[in-house]
Amino acid sequence: MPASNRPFFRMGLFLGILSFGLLLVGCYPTHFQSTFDAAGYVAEKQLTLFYYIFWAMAFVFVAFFVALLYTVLRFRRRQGHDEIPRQVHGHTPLEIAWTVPPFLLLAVVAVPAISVLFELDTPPADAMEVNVIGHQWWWEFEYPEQPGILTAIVTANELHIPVGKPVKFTMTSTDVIHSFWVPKLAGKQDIIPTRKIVMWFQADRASPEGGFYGQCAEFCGLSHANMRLRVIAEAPDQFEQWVKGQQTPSKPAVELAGLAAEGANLFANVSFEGGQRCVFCHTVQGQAIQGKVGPNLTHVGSRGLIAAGILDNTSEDLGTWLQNPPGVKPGAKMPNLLLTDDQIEKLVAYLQSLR
Ligand code: HEC
Ligand SMILES: [Cu+2]
Repeated sequence: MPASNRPFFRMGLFLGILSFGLLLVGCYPTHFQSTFDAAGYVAEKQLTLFYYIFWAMAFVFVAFFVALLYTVLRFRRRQGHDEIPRQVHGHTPLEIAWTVPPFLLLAVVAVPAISVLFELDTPPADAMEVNVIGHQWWWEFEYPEQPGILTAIVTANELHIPVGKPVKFTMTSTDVIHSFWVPKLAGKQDIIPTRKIVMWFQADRASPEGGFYGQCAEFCGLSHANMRLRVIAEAPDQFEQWVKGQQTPSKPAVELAGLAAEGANLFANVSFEGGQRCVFCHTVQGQAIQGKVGPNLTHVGSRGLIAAGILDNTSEDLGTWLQNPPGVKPGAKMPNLLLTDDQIEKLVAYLQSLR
């Protein structure tokens, strides 16, 4: 190497090692979205398979480089050796040597990979059903086996599941291709408009405070990175309690008083910018008009986060959201309705009554 290139080489080496190190930080098991901390059966199977393939390939890598290095050093051109090396074109034993072992290696990887693939393809018969509907840029979850007040329980972005029970997801999308991904529970699965795609997973331990983190893993437009979700895996009796809560109607609008009552009126009856009303896009059980464009807000007060995990469900954050949704979340399908501070205060009071 010419001496003048050396600083560049060193710089490159340094940057290479640095970025490799940074990449490895992503594997840290305690990270919220690390796949190296499997929290359930499906994720464990996939992780075991990953390690198996990883070590098989690590073996190939090392064996190959040792052989390569040996060959390069041992047979390098030496001074005075100018004759052309022996030619081995059409050497049958060599041809066999670089055909059969790779074939065997692929078989070694393929057999367990395909068997895990088939095993995980079919959800167990006793799985609980949840329908997942991807929207630009939020998640809708429906519980067809848990009747809600009128229909099934419907919620957004926060998926409650009981620990130790397999959950079967039947998934579709209303607009573009999304990908459902909760790294600690299972690999990614694309969800495609007009199709129903099935996957399942099971949480074998309760989720930490705030749930297992997930997010959309297929580029789906402007707020793709803001399309997050949480899986709250809880003990079966806690889950039942949550189900009961979702099945119990929130306080009907006529029983509300003060700010919340005024908020309920704004929500149902008042047209804002562009002639839009909240009820045109949102369902609240008991309201005469039940829009389906945005999340079901029947029990919005029981959620920890709003807007697919980018804001907390506090008075302050609700206010920030209502003030200018696309300002918080670029491209949000909820327009800026030019609400006044007074209207926002009332609407927040109403939304918080929906528990
Ligand atoms: C044109 C349809 C539309 C209208 C009108 C509309 N919204 Fe929304 N709203 C949405 C959509 C879509 C979302 C989901 C945005 C996201 O997370 O990307 C949403 C999200 C929300 C959320 C967060 C819910 C959650 O669980 O994440 C609240 C709260 C909300 N809207 C309240 C209101 C109120 C109050 C009004 C009336 C002032 C209103 N919306 C009017 C479409 C609408
Ligand atoms: Cu998406």
